[in-house]
Amino acid sequence: MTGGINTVRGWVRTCRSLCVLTGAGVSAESGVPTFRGPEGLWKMRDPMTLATPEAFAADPREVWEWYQWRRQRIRGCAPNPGHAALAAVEAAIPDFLLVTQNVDGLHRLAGSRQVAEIHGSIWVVRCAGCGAEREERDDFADLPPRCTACGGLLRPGVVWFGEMLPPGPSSAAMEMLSRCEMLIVAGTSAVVAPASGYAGVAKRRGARVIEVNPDETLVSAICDATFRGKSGDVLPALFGHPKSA
Ligand code: BJW
Ligand code: ZN
Repeated sequence: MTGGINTVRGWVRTCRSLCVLTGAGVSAESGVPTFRGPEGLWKMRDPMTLATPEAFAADPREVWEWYQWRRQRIRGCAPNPGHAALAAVEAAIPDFLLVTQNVDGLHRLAGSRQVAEIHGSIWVVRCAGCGAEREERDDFADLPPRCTACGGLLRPGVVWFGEMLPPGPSSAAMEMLSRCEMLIVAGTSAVVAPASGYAGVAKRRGARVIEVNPDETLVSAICDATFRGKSGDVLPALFGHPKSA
């Protein structure tokens, strides 16, 4: 590790092309549960019975009950200072992309506009029959919900294990990782592909890589700076008043 907080603040100030990769840890301080770790969602339930196309085909109602529970929980959560800092820094950097694995929509709610949601959105539903997609923030009275156009099963608009990422956000992420001067990786355990490889891509293309996470992860070893704290504390400290500092 080479950079302390003031060094990295200086890098941010002069950076013209910044990519930020976020994961569930960035929303933890908003009350959204993470996946792994002692209180993670996967401690309570086996991901293979909930977050795969096979699980949905076997028991769509069971999968939908879990997603409806998560939608209800996320509905009560507000963006935290980490989300706000990311939304604010966007305006100060000429070339910026926030690549998020999060499906909760809190980055957009905080005001971020340059966002690639590579694992989709929990607020989007897609018809498994005709492919029609729409935003739906209300609860469904009957589970599993059905498409009003074709009667097919609606599914959550998220990316499950074994599925390809949505091409638009995925290409935007890869293009940015190939050209950015700096990548900040915040709140992800970096164990799920392909995002687990993003830091390596950026590093090989010459970008500085900075990590914000209370714990060590698989990307820590290649980082130019690591901040072992909560993103709600560290991100505002890194970006504080980016135009004037
Ligand atoms: C804080 C903090 C604070 C805490 N501040 N930090 C074998 C079979 C089938 C597939 C595979 C296989 N082997 C490999 C694969 C590929 C698979 C994969 O990588 N699996 C691994 C687990 C092994 N990937 C895929 O299938 C992907 N598609 C793909 O690769 O297509 C090509 C392909 C297909 C088939 C075979 C091979 C290739 C798709 C992955 C989709 C992931 N989907 C989920 C669910 C989304 C929907 C939903 O929300 O329900 O996405 S899984 C879950 O993990 C979710 C997350 O986005 C993702 C990443 O988790 P994240 O964000 O890192 O969270 P955590 O909880 O892991 O970490 C939180 C971190 O925050 C921790 O580090 C904390 O320390 C930290 N933290 N508080 C800052 N305050
Ligand atoms: Zn349909």
